[in-house]
Amino acid sequence: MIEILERTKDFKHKTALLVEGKEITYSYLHSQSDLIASCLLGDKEDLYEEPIAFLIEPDDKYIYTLWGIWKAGGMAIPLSLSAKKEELEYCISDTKAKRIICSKTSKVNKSLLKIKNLDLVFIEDLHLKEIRKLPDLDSERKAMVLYTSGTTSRPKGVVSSHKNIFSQIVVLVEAWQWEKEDHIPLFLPLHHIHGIINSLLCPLYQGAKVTMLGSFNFKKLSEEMMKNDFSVFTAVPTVYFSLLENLKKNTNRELIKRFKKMRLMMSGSAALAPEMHKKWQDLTGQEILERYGMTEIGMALSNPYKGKRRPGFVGTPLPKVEVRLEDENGKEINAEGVAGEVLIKGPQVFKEYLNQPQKTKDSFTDSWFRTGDVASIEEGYFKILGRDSIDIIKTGGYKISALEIEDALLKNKKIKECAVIAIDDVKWGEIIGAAIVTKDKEELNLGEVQEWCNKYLSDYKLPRKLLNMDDLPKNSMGKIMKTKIKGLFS
Ligand code: MLC
Ligand code: AMP
Repeated sequence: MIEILERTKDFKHKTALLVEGKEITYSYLHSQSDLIASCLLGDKEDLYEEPIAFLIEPDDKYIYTLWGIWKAGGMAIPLSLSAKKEELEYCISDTKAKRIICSKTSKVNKSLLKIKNLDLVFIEDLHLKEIRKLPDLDSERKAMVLYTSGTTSRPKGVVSSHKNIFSQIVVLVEAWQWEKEDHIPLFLPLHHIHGIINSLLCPLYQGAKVTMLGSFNFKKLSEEMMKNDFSVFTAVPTVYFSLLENLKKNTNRELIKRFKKMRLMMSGSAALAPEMHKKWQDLTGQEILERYGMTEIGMALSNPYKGKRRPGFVGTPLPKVEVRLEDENGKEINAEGVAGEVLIKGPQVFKEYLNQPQKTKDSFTDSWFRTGDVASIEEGYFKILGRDSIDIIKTGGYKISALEIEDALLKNKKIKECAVIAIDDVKWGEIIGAAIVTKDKEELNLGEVQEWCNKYLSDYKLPRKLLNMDDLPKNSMGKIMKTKIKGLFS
């Protein structure tokens, strides 16, 4: 049984989604996803974890598709709408998906999907009069693959079972006290857990309402804020930065009042600077609740819903999540103020990296998942200090591998050597910096480098600064970065 699907059937005629002013009920979500499941099944009784990719804009059709795949017993692979052909081809061949669902009305360039042995299925064509018998599903069944970057040049497919996803949802519903009266604006991308689990599935699990805005846009969000009584808000720190920038220019006191009225505002996916926490509190009176999570583990640490929310800290372990810190010799750290790697255990932890048994094995010690994040504990609260790999960059809440960008750069015949590193930035958390040595001292400016990379990589993976030695920070991180780009400038 898939808990979220069973439970949401009870919410029947209640509004689940608001899309461009259109109200969609829970019953409608179910009837549409039943039809999609029936079509996907065809003559089969069960898809038995067939990987089905989809590239659907973040509106009601996204939910019909996700639930339709699940109901038919398939494994859903939501892909990024901003991905380039190379990126899509990689995910599709890695998952061995034979079918990809797309919408006729989508702005996605369909020619990107002309991939060998791949059937392009349009959601508009998935209509049957009759709903077939849908399979009975076990919660251990693989449900979803999300691609995440790491210390390798290609992203890894994180496979979660229905049980993992359910465990991720129930913990948050309890910890953050989701209610059926809640209403949340959704503007985060739907190929990552922050958007999928925190903004979409948690409210639906509890019978609440989600207004789907597509993507983050200040004007659109403010208009919706003036029309609706949103009660919960979740975003990455870059969004709070943009809100503060825009609200500085905006004299609409009523809009600020609307933020003031919400019952819960949260931040995560990257560190929220304490100054930003303070500025937001000064402006709106809201104490942002910061939490820590990861694609492989869902949410693990959170400041309390009731109780002290400490700026610069990510709180304590969520219910049923075990968290420990380990030193480099694998010894548990119990003392306060000592830095160590964060290890996580619990029912919400993912099943495996797709087709990568060795990588899966290497990322666990006993049954503890090694996050690669470094933290310490102060007065009982966890503080994220950084990561143990210099090759992981977090920009605008997106995790990016420096090696993936270096690979794209090195495809350029003018480039002899390069090194990509993260540079601190107040708005984006980090921006991507690239140090480049060209062949025969040819000139290459930032625009040309971006244009080149954009052939292979999504917009958010583009280098934003060309670096030389003087750009490196003078602190210990600068020293580590120097090692990475050693030799380039000699
Ligand atoms: C875009 N731009 C950047 C950039 N991305 N500049 C520097 N660094 C970047 N990373 C530039 C664009 O080129 C453009 O420039 C301008 O900024 C506006 O671009 P945009 O794409 O329109 O930006 P915006 O819509 O403001 O998007 C920002 C954002 C988006 C923060 C809303 O990046 C986003 O949705 N991020 C969320 C990612 C996410 O969900 N992560 C969760 C992963 S799960 P110009 O010159 O054209 O104006 C996870 C687990 C957990 O981490 O714990 O949650
Ligand atoms: P992703 O792989 O995209 O799911 O990103 C997960 C990573 O985001 C974690 O491993 C952390 O490095 C980072 N992260 C998430 N939440 C926070 C937070 N509140 N503070 C600092 N880093 C965070």
